[in-house]
Amino acid sequence: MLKLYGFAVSNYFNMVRMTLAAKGLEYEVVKTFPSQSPDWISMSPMGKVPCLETEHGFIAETQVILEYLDEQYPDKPVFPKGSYAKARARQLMHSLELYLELPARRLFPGTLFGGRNEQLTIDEVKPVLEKGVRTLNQLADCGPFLMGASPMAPDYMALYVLPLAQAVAKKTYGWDLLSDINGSSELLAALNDNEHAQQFSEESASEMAEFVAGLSAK
Ligand SMILES: N[C@@H](CCC(=O)N[C@@H](CS)C(=O)NCC(=O)O)C(=O)O
Repeated sequence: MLKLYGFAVSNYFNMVRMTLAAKGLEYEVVKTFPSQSPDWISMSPMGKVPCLETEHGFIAETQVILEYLDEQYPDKPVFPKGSYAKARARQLMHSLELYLELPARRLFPGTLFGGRNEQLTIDEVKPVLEKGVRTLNQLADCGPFLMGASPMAPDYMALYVLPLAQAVAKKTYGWDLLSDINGSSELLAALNDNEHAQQFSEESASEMAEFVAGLSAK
């Protein structure tokens, strides 16, 4: 059986869980925190989560895991058919990660983890997020999902990227980032109207205290 390594507070881990659930695949969760321990990096070379253990071996990097799952288990696809449509799905996913998730993460210390952010970082991140928002508006279909009437892999990323980018932008700049993304409230409402999304959100909330305690112990 597939084994998914990660922990419930991790947004990337939850993107994979949403995809596994959408495809109706069985898997076992192995609760794992990121680390640089030799054992862990032998499975996930950057020491990050999630990591998927398959019958062929280990795979890290969320977008790659989602593509593997869709190719290996073609029922209930989470990528559209056809090279162009699939490339557009990948473009959406790269844009979500590179231009919203990763810049927002640079501001986590001062917004979510009780530290402070350097003014230089605050100044550098804003224009990247603005261009990320513009990119999403340009690429998204809003039907209500990013690629039309059915949720696809980019939606399972957006479900976790957009609320975090919103929280960070609001706290840092007083910017209601979601109000600048066309159809974002309909998109998030449609994605959250799902038993798995609700279950993963409850699990994340209940493990948050343990996660924050682990951070402050470091
Ligand atoms: N690009 C990676 C990012 C995964 C990632 O950053 N995961 C976080 C947890 S949500 C992590 O492991 N952080 C620890 C670290 O960056 O060393 C992916 O797509 O899976």
